[in-house]
Amino acid sequence: MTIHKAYLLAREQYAAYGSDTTRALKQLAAIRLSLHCWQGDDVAGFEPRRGNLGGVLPTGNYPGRARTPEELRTDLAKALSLIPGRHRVNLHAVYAETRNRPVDRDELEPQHFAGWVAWARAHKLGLDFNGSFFSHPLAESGRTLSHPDRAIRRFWIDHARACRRIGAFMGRQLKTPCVTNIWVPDGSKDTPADRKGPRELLRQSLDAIFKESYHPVHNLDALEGKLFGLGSEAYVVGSHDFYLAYAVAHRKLLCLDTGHFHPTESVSDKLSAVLSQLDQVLLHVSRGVRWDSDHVVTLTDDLRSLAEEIVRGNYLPRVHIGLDFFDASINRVAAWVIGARAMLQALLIALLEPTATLRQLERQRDFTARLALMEELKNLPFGAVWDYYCLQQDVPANHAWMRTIKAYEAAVQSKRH
Ligand code: RNT
Ligand code: ZN
Repeated sequence: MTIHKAYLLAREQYAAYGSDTTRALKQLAAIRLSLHCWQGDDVAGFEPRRGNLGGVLPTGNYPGRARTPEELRTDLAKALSLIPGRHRVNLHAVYAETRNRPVDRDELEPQHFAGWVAWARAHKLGLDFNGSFFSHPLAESGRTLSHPDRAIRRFWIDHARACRRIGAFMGRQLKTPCVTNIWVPDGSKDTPADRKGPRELLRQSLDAIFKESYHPVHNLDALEGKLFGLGSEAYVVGSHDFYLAYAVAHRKLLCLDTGHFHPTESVSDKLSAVLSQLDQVLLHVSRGVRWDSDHVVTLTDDLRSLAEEIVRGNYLPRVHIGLDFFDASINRVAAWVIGARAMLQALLIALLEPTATLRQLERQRDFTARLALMEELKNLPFGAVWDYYCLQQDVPANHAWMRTIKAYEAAVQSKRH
């Protein structure tokens, strides 16, 4: 009742600025986030052996991480039940189900993801996919697709090919294109003498990987660059510039991870730049704290700017919004919920913005009024609209969802030893 009353007042307040809350909520309901499965188990996956995570470093030892496909899926379903709207799940190759039979990465097949596909279909979810170029003996040297040894390169090329085949299978089965992303940890800790050679090799490997073509209604390829990583501080083979050039030349999607740039750079500014030439991009929304630390996404100014740029540019159909963070120091299901809700809130705020008015002031060169309005808009009650949206979507409004988490933790997660 209070939520409804507050919403009606908010609707009036927004209308006074020319924003239509009903329309904004309709648009918000159409947005599908891609929820990354790896927050649920600290990027462990289901393979028997473990190795170096390629500089990806989940920290913390909060109890209750998912250990099996069933646990991970139950946790994901719980998180999704607390996130308004209908979404997607993003998998990694290490989440294959091979029934305890070791299947190496270059031999993975669609059938190893049949369990995920059946689950996704039952929950009306789309799936996205990622090659896993880490946690493997052949990645221990810190080089994969740019490895100097042809046989090792071949292994990882075959892995990427297998992943695209699996992605296309997911897209075909679920009737929604799967975005298959490639991120490799390749780089070097200290100053290399040869920056050119590994990049030439990476380009050749990518060319070999993409020889086969899949229909874009089934599979879309994305490439994720990075500024630096643990163990690749001095040089990253697949840098942002490298993949930007490759994506433009080969009409691929570029993946922009918000943690993968210099801290004073903003990914929000990059969207309209890269989308002036590229058809689509993939986002890995993360929150870096001092470095690419993959903290849970929260409603920061950065996140708001990112959502603003997506909405202002009418880029919603061209931007795949994936989340990428992993925090093992808090309840992992809550981490998903916090991050996804923050992303959706940022999008809601952007959808409620009277952009036409701001742009008109800009055209009139009335920068004083533009700045004043931008500041005033921050005071509008988006929270009342959000709470109403949650009720509309049948998920708990405001902090009430934490009660569900506490109950789930007591009944399920805390029993995992
Ligand atoms: C690593 C990349 C990559 C990973 C996941 C696990 O720096 O961000 O996207 O986080 O694929
Ligand atoms: Zn990422």
